[in-house]
Amino acid sequence: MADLDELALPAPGQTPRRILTIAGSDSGGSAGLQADMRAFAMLGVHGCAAVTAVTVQNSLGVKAFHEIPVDVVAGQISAVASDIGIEAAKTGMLASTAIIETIVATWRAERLDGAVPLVVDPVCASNVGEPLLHPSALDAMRDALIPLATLVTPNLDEVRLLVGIDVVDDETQHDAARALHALGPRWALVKGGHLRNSPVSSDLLFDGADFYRFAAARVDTRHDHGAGDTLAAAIAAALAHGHTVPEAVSFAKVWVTECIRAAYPIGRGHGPVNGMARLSATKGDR
Ligand code: PXL
Repeated sequence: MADLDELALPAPGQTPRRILTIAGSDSGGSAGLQADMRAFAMLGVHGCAAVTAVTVQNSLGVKAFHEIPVDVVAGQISAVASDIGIEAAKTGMLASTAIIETIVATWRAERLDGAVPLVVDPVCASNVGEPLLHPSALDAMRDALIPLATLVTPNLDEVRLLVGIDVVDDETQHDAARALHALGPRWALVKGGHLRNSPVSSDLLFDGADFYRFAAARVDTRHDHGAGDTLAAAIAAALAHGHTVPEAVSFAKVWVTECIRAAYPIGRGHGPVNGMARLSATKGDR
Protein backbone atom coordinates (compact mmCIF):
# COMPACT_ATOMS: atom_id res chain seq x y z
CA MET A 1 0.00 0.00 0.00
CA ALA A 2 2.87 2.35 -0.70
CA ASP A 3 0.47 4.51 -2.53
CA LEU A 4 -0.36 7.98 -1.33
CA ASP A 5 -3.92 7.67 -2.58
CA GLU A 6 -4.57 4.84 -0.16
CA LEU A 7 -4.00 7.17 2.81
CA ALA A 8 -7.33 8.82 1.98
CA LEU A 9 -6.25 12.46 2.00
CA PRO A 10 -8.79 14.86 3.51
CA ALA A 11 -11.04 16.88 1.25
CA PRO A 12 -10.70 20.68 1.47
CA GLY A 13 -12.29 21.88 4.72
CA GLN A 14 -12.44 18.36 6.13
CA THR A 15 -10.53 17.82 9.39
CA PRO A 16 -7.60 15.50 8.70
CA ARG A 17 -6.42 12.74 11.05
CA ARG A 18 -4.40 14.22 13.94
CA ILE A 19 -1.07 12.89 15.09
CA LEU A 20 1.11 13.90 18.02
CA THR A 21 4.88 13.73 17.92
CA ILE A 22 6.63 13.89 21.28
CA ALA A 23 10.16 14.75 20.21
CA GLY A 24 13.13 17.06 20.17
CA SER A 25 13.69 20.03 17.86
CA ASP A 26 16.55 19.98 15.33
CA SER A 27 17.51 23.59 14.55
CA GLY A 28 19.00 22.32 11.28
CA GLY A 29 15.59 21.07 10.15
CA SER A 30 16.76 17.60 9.17
CA ALA A 31 15.72 15.25 11.99
CA GLY A 32 13.56 15.34 15.10
CA LEU A 33 10.17 16.94 15.14
CA GLN A 34 10.96 18.92 11.97
CA ALA A 35 11.33 15.63 10.05
CA ASP A 36 8.17 14.29 11.71
CA MET A 37 6.08 17.33 10.82
CA ARG A 38 7.33 17.20 7.23
CA ALA A 39 6.30 13.55 6.93
CA PHE A 40 2.92 14.28 8.52
CA ALA A 41 2.24 17.14 6.10
CA MET A 42 3.30 15.07 3.10
CA LEU A 43 0.98 12.28 4.24
CA GLY A 44 -2.02 14.52 4.73
CA VAL A 45 -2.31 14.35 8.52
CA HIS A 46 -2.41 17.26 10.96
CA GLY A 47 0.76 17.13 13.06
CA CYS A 48 0.81 18.29 16.68
CA ALA A 49 4.10 18.51 18.57
CA ALA A 50 5.02 18.17 22.24
CA VAL A 51 8.62 19.40 22.38
CA THR A 52 10.89 17.52 24.81
CA ALA A 53 14.22 19.21 24.08
CA VAL A 54 15.73 21.84 21.86
CA THR A 55 18.97 20.82 20.16
CA VAL A 56 21.59 23.27 18.95
CA GLN A 57 22.39 21.54 15.71
CA ASN A 58 23.45 21.80 12.10
CA SER A 59 24.68 19.39 9.44
CA LEU A 60 27.98 19.04 11.31
CA GLY A 61 26.41 17.76 14.50
CA VAL A 62 24.63 18.41 17.77
CA LYS A 63 26.48 21.11 19.77
CA ALA A 64 24.19 21.07 22.81
CA PHE A 65 20.63 20.51 23.90
CA HIS A 66 18.26 22.10 26.39
CA GLU A 67 15.59 19.97 28.06
CA ILE A 68 12.07 21.34 28.30
CA PRO A 69 10.71 21.37 31.90
CA VAL A 70 8.60 18.28 32.61
CA ASP A 71 5.43 20.24 33.44
CA VAL A 72 5.66 21.90 30.01
CA VAL A 73 6.09 18.51 28.31
CA ALA A 74 3.07 17.13 30.17
CA GLY A 75 1.09 20.31 29.50
CA GLN A 76 1.64 20.09 25.75
CA ILE A 77 0.43 16.46 25.60
CA SER A 78 -2.66 17.19 27.74
CA ALA A 79 -3.51 20.35 25.82
CA VAL A 80 -3.54 18.44 22.54
CA ALA A 81 -5.26 15.30 23.83
CA SER A 82 -8.01 17.14 25.69
CA ASP A 83 -9.04 19.39 22.81
CA ILE A 84 -7.69 18.46 19.40
CA GLY A 85 -7.65 14.69 19.97
CA ILE A 86 -5.17 12.31 18.38
CA GLU A 87 -5.47 9.17 16.31
CA ALA A 88 -1.80 8.14 16.69
CA ALA A 89 1.38 9.33 18.36
CA LYS A 90 5.11 8.78 18.11
CA THR A 91 8.02 9.52 20.38
CA GLY A 92 11.54 10.54 19.32
CA MET A 93 14.29 12.22 21.37
CA LEU A 94 13.24 12.16 25.02
CA ALA A 95 16.52 13.17 26.72
CA SER A 96 15.95 12.16 30.36
CA THR A 97 14.34 9.78 32.83
CA ALA A 98 12.17 12.60 34.21
CA ILE A 99 10.78 13.40 30.74
CA ILE A 100 10.09 9.73 29.97
CA GLU A 101 8.32 9.21 33.31
CA THR A 102 6.24 12.34 32.72
CA ILE A 103 5.19 11.15 29.27
CA VAL A 104 4.17 7.74 30.68
CA ALA A 105 2.15 9.34 33.50
CA THR A 106 0.44 11.81 31.15
CA TRP A 107 -0.31 9.12 28.56
CA ARG A 108 -2.12 7.14 31.28
CA ALA A 109 -3.81 10.18 32.88
CA GLU A 110 -5.25 11.20 29.50
CA ARG A 111 -6.52 7.61 29.06
CA LEU A 112 -4.58 7.19 25.83
CA ASP A 113 -3.12 3.83 26.86
CA GLY A 114 -4.71 1.11 24.72
CA ALA A 115 -6.86 3.71 22.94
CA VAL A 116 -4.33 5.45 20.68
CA PRO A 117 -1.54 3.69 18.74
CA LEU A 118 1.88 4.76 20.02
CA VAL A 119 5.08 4.32 17.99
CA VAL A 120 8.18 4.52 20.19
CA ASP A 121 11.37 5.30 18.26
CA PRO A 122 13.85 4.82 21.11
CA VAL A 123 16.27 7.53 20.01
CA CYS A 124 19.53 7.32 21.94
CA ALA A 125 21.96 9.19 19.68
CA SER A 126 22.21 11.24 16.50
CA ASN A 127 23.18 9.60 13.22
CA VAL A 128 26.83 10.34 13.98
CA GLY A 129 26.64 9.12 17.57
CA GLU A 130 26.13 12.21 19.72
CA PRO A 131 24.03 11.27 22.77
CA LEU A 132 20.40 12.45 22.75
CA LEU A 133 19.34 10.36 25.76
CA HIS A 134 21.14 10.31 29.11
CA PRO A 135 22.46 6.75 29.54
CA SER A 136 20.72 6.59 32.92
CA ALA A 137 17.36 7.06 31.13
CA LEU A 138 17.65 3.74 29.29
CA ASP A 139 15.97 1.93 32.19
CA ALA A 140 12.90 4.18 32.02
CA MET A 141 12.76 3.76 28.23
CA ARG A 142 12.95 -0.02 28.56
CA ASP A 143 10.78 -0.55 31.64
CA ALA A 144 8.20 2.26 31.56
CA LEU A 145 7.71 3.58 28.01
CA ILE A 146 8.32 0.61 25.70
CA PRO A 147 5.66 -1.53 27.45
CA LEU A 148 3.09 1.14 26.46
CA ALA A 149 4.11 1.03 22.80
CA THR A 150 2.06 -0.37 19.97
CA LEU A 151 5.35 -0.61 18.12
CA VAL A 152 8.98 0.01 19.07
CA THR A 153 11.43 0.77 16.23
CA PRO A 154 15.09 0.55 17.35
CA ASN A 155 18.09 0.57 15.06
CA LEU A 156 20.90 -1.86 15.78
CA ASP A 157 22.76 0.49 18.15
CA GLU A 158 19.57 0.98 20.14
CA VAL A 159 18.93 -2.79 20.14
CA ARG A 160 22.36 -3.31 21.71
CA LEU A 161 21.67 -0.71 24.40
CA LEU A 162 18.13 -1.95 25.15
CA VAL A 163 18.53 -5.74 25.13
CA GLY A 164 22.28 -6.31 24.88
CA ILE A 165 22.17 -8.20 21.60
CA ASP A 166 24.67 -7.55 18.84
CA VAL A 167 22.74 -8.11 15.61
CA VAL A 168 25.14 -9.44 12.97
CA ASP A 169 22.93 -11.76 10.90
CA ASP A 170 19.42 -13.10 10.38
CA GLU A 171 19.51 -15.31 13.49
CA THR A 172 20.60 -12.56 15.87
CA GLN A 173 18.03 -10.21 14.32
CA HIS A 174 15.33 -12.76 15.23
CA ASP A 175 16.79 -13.07 18.77
CA ALA A 176 16.67 -9.28 19.11
CA ALA A 177 13.05 -9.12 17.93
CA ARG A 178 12.07 -11.74 20.53
CA ALA A 179 13.97 -9.95 23.32
CA LEU A 180 12.44 -6.59 22.40
CA HIS A 181 8.95 -8.02 22.22
CA ALA A 182 9.48 -9.53 25.68
CA LEU A 183 9.83 -5.96 27.04
CA GLY A 184 6.08 -5.57 26.49
CA PRO A 185 5.30 -3.65 23.29
CA ARG A 186 2.57 -5.09 21.07
CA TRP A 187 5.02 -5.20 18.12
CA ALA A 188 8.81 -4.86 17.74
CA LEU A 189 10.60 -3.77 14.56
CA VAL A 190 14.35 -4.44 14.43
CA LYS A 191 15.68 -2.14 11.72
CA GLY A 192 18.56 -3.62 9.75
CA GLY A 193 19.70 -0.44 8.03
CA HIS A 194 22.90 -0.28 10.10
CA LEU A 195 24.03 -3.77 8.95
CA ARG A 196 26.52 -2.22 6.57
CA ASN A 197 27.80 -5.49 5.05
CA SER A 198 24.36 -6.29 3.62
CA PRO A 199 23.24 -5.17 0.12
CA VAL A 200 19.71 -4.75 1.44
CA SER A 201 18.26 -2.84 4.34
CA SER A 202 16.06 -5.49 5.90
CA ASP A 203 13.77 -4.82 8.86
CA LEU A 204 12.18 -7.57 10.95
CA LEU A 205 8.76 -7.14 12.57
CA PHE A 206 7.49 -9.44 15.33
CA ASP A 207 4.24 -9.58 17.30
CA GLY A 208 5.13 -12.46 19.59
CA ALA A 209 3.88 -15.07 17.12
CA ASP A 210 4.76 -14.19 13.53
CA PHE A 211 7.73 -12.56 11.84
CA TYR A 212 7.40 -10.18 8.88
CA ARG A 213 10.30 -9.04 6.66
CA PHE A 214 10.53 -5.66 4.95
CA ALA A 215 13.53 -5.27 2.69
CA ALA A 216 14.70 -2.54 0.34
CA ALA A 217 17.88 -2.15 -1.67
CA ARG A 218 20.50 -0.31 0.40
CA VAL A 219 21.01 3.27 -0.74
CA ASP A 220 24.60 4.39 -0.32
CA THR A 221 24.50 8.00 0.87
CA ARG A 222 26.02 10.10 3.63
CA HIS A 223 22.85 12.17 3.67
CA ASP A 224 20.76 9.99 5.96
CA HIS A 225 19.84 12.42 8.72
CA GLY A 226 16.25 11.94 9.84
CA ALA A 227 15.74 8.51 8.27
CA GLY A 228 14.56 6.82 11.47
CA ASP A 229 12.31 9.74 12.37
CA THR A 230 10.73 9.75 8.90
CA LEU A 231 10.11 5.98 9.01
CA ALA A 232 8.44 6.12 12.44
CA ALA A 233 6.41 9.21 11.48
CA ALA A 234 5.15 7.54 8.30
CA ILE A 235 4.22 4.42 10.28
CA ALA A 236 2.28 6.57 12.76
CA ALA A 237 0.51 8.38 9.89
CA ALA A 238 -0.59 5.08 8.36
CA LEU A 239 -1.76 3.82 11.78
CA ALA A 240 -3.78 7.03 12.23
CA HIS A 241 -5.50 6.15 8.97
CA GLY A 242 -6.52 2.83 10.49
CA HIS A 243 -4.03 0.54 8.79
CA THR A 244 -2.62 -2.49 10.58
CA VAL A 245 0.96 -2.45 11.87
CA PRO A 246 2.33 -4.71 9.06
CA GLU A 247 0.55 -2.55 6.45
CA ALA A 248 1.87 0.63 8.06
CA VAL A 249 5.45 -0.66 8.22
CA SER A 250 5.29 -1.91 4.64
CA PHE A 251 4.06 1.49 3.46
CA ALA A 252 6.58 3.45 5.54
CA LYS A 253 9.54 1.34 4.42
CA VAL A 254 8.82 2.17 0.78
CA TRP A 255 8.18 5.80 1.72
CA VAL A 256 11.44 6.28 3.62
CA THR A 257 13.43 4.49 0.92
CA GLU A 258 12.10 7.03 -1.59
CA CYS A 259 13.14 9.80 0.80
CA ILE A 260 16.64 8.31 1.23
CA ARG A 261 17.09 7.95 -2.54
CA ALA A 262 16.24 11.62 -2.93
CA ALA A 263 18.41 12.80 0.02
CA TYR A 264 20.22 16.09 -0.52
CA PRO A 265 23.38 17.78 0.75
CA ILE A 266 23.02 20.71 3.10
CA GLY A 267 25.73 22.64 4.94
CA ARG A 268 29.15 21.04 5.17
CA GLY A 269 28.19 17.77 6.85
CA HIS A 270 25.39 15.22 6.65
CA GLY A 271 22.30 16.22 4.74
CA PRO A 272 18.77 15.01 5.42
CA VAL A 273 16.71 12.35 3.78
CA ASN A 274 14.32 14.19 1.50
CA GLY A 275 10.98 14.09 3.25
CA MET A 276 9.55 16.02 0.28
CA ALA A 277 10.68 13.41 -2.25
CA ARG A 278 7.13 12.78 -3.36
CA LEU A 279 6.74 16.45 -4.35
CA SER A 280 9.66 16.35 -6.77
CA ALA A 281 8.56 12.95 -8.08
CA THR A 282 5.12 14.37 -8.82
CA LYS A 283 6.62 17.43 -10.51
CA GLY A 284 8.98 15.27 -12.58
CA ASP A 285 6.05 13.19 -13.77
CA ARG A 286 4.33 16.17 -15.34
O1 PXL B 1 17.33 11.01 14.13
C1 PXL B 1 17.23 10.98 15.50
C2 PXL B 1 17.02 12.35 16.07
C3 PXL B 1 15.85 12.63 16.73
N1 PXL B 1 15.62 13.84 17.27
C4 PXL B 1 16.50 14.84 17.19
C5 PXL B 1 17.71 14.63 16.52
C6 PXL B 1 17.97 13.36 15.96
C7 PXL B 1 19.24 13.12 15.26
O2 PXL B 1 20.10 13.95 15.16
O3 PXL B 1 18.57 15.64 16.44
C8 PXL B 1 16.19 16.16 17.79
